[in-house]
Amino acid sequence: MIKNKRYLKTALLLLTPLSSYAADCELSIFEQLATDSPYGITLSGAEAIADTGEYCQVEGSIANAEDGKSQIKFRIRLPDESNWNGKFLVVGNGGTAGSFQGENRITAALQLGYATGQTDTGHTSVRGTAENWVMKESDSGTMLPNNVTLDDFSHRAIHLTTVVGKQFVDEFYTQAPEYSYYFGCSTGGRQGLRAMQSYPNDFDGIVAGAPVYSLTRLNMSQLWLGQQIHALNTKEETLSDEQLASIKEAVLSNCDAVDGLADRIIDDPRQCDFDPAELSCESTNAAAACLTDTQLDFVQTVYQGPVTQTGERVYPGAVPGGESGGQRGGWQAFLNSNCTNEAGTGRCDYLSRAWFQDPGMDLLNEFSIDNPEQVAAADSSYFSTVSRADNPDVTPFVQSGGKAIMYHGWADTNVTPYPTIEIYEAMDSTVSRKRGKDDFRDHVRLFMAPGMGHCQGGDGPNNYIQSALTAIDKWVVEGTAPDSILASHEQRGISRPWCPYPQVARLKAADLDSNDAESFHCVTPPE
Ligand SMILES: [Ca+2]
Repeated sequence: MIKNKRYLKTALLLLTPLSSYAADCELSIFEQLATDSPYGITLSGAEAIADTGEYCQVEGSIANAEDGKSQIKFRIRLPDESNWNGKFLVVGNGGTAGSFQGENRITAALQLGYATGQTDTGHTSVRGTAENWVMKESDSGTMLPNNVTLDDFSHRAIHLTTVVGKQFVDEFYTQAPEYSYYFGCSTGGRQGLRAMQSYPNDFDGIVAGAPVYSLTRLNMSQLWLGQQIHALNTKEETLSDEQLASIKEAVLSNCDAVDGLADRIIDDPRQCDFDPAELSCESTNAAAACLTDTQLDFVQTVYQGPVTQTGERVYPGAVPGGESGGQRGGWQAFLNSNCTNEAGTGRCDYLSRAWFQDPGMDLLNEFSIDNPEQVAAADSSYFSTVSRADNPDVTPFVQSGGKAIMYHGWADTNVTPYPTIEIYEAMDSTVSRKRGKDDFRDHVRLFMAPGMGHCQGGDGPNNYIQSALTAIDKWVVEGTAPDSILASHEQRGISRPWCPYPQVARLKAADLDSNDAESFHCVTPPE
C-alpha cells in the first residue's frame, strides 16, 4: 500500500519535472515498516536535505524487541535514487557516544553515493554533565548498572541500527543494499571490532580505527595517568608546553632518521631508543626547557605505562613521538584533563559510576592499580564485561567472506597503539589455527599510520577517509585486497602509502620525491 503510494509519487515526478526531490521524502513511506517491525520503531521525522547532494534524512528510535526499554536513536540518510550506489554504510561513535557522530565519514560516504546510518547508541551524553546513563536505581533505591543502556552502548545499538537501516533502504529504493559496510574510529573502532566478533553477518566490510578492545583497561590506564599528573602538579612540577616540545624534538632527533628519512615521521616507534635523561637540567649544557628529576621520572613512567608494584602490566604505555603539537595537542591533552569527582567534569566521576555505581567514590585518591581487589572489581563490573571487544576468534566473520581494514596512528597519545597490534596478531593466530589455513590476511589487514595521532592529526599523513572507504569497497566487490592505503597531510602537502602490517613504506629509490606517495612501496622490514 505504502509502496504503491511511492510508485504513484514517482510517476507524478516523471510527469512534472519541476517537482522537487523533497516530494519523495515523507515519513509516510516508512510508516508501515515501523508498524510491522519487531524492534519497536518510533519515527520522529523525515526531511529532504540538499547539502552533500540531495538526500532524504529519516530519524526515529528503536525500543528493541527483547525488553522494549531501549531508546536507540537512529538517523538514516538516503541519497536521491539516481545517485545511490546501491550500498549502505553505518558509521560509529567516539568517546562515550550519546549523539550522532562521525559526520566527516558520512560526508565522504554521501559524496560516493552511499545510504548511511548513525546512532546515538541509546543514551544522550552532554559535555559537562554527569554520565548518569551507566546506572539505574532499583525499586529499593540502590544503584545498579543500567544493563539496557550499557548493552546498547557496547554493541546492540550499532547492530539494530544496521538491521533496521537495511530495511529502511529496502523500503525507500524498493531494493535491499547490495553491500553493507561499517566505518568507525576510537569508540567507533571498538564498535567495529565488536561487530566482527558478535555480529559477523551484519557487514560485508568493516573499517575499524584505533579500536579499544578493553575499554576498562584503557580507562584504568587513563585514571592511573591522572594520578601521576596529579602527583606531578602537587609538587608544582607541571610540564610546560615548551618542555613537551623539547621532549618531542629530542625524540625526533634520536629516532626520526632511523627509518631512513628525516621527515618528522617515525615509521615504527618500537625502533625508537630514546632516553629522556639527555634533557636533564643536571646536564652540563642544559637548555631552558630542561627537565627536573621528578619530571624525568614522570616522562619515563608515561612511556612505561601502568605497572603494579608486583610487576604486572595493567596496560601498555605511550609511544614516543606524540608528546607535543598535533590536532589534539599531544600530551597537553591529558595533562590538562582532570580526574575529579565533581559531577560531569572528569573521567574519575564517569568511572566511579560505570565501575562501582558510586558517584561519591573518590577514584583519584581511593583507587589503586596496586589493589588487586579493586582492579578485579573494576574488570568484572557489568560495564567492563559488556564493553569488551577482545574475542580474537573472528572465524565466523572470515568464513562468511567478511573483509576488514584495521588502522591505528603510530603517534596516538589518547589510545596507545600497541594493543591494536596485539589483538590483530591474536586474531590471526586464532583464526588460522581454527581454519587450518593461512589466509587471515586475505580477510583482515592492519595498517599502522606513521606519525598520525588519535584517528586524525599529527605530523604524519592523516587524511584517509575516502581512500579507506574506497579500499574496503574494492576488497569486498572485486576481491582485491588493499596492498596499501593512500593517505595525505594537507598542511604539509605530502602523501604516503599506509602499508599492511608488518610492512612499512620505503622509497623505491633514494633520489625520488619523498613528498609523493608514488615514490614509495611497501616492504617487509628486515628483522
Ligand atoms: Ca622518519
